[in-house]
Amino acid sequence: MSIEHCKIIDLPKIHDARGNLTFIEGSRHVPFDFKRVYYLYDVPGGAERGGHAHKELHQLIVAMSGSFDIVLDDGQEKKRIHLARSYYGLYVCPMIWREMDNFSSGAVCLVLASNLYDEADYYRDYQEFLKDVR
Ligand code: T46
Repeated sequence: MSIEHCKIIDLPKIHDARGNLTFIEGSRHVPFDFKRVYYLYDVPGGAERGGHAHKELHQLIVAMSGSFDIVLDDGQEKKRIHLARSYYGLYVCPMIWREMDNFSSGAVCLVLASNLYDEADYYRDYQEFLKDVR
């Protein structure tokens, strides 16, 4: 899997006079079924998150509010993506190192994940990730 498999997914947006509604259906709008939802919030200015890769986990990352950057790295290439809209999701496939920074004040990052939390699925050491991904 490489950065080319990671992509911005345009989520449905229903607009009317009361505001917007976006929905996400597993396997229909994202290329996996999700088993877990988590969110990052109250991130202090200047904080960095991520700094790891997953062996098997697929994720969709959405800026529900505010904005932040994600740097994706497949061991060959790096790409910085700015997320700032709640109707765009960033699909991140397995074996991608990710780092997150540049969180705006009030940013909320929602993540849909293909599996339950499992620390054994993480690479938290960049050299170990590089050894396995290359
Ligand atoms: C990712 C980015 C976007 C749990 O107990 N359950 C969970 O579902 C998660 C995600 C984390 N944790 C525990 C594990 C750590 O003790 O919460 C603590 C902080 O986790 P971590 O340092 O991995 O958090 P982030 O924000 O650096 O990374 C998380 C996800 O782990 C990661 O998959 O892509 O958000």
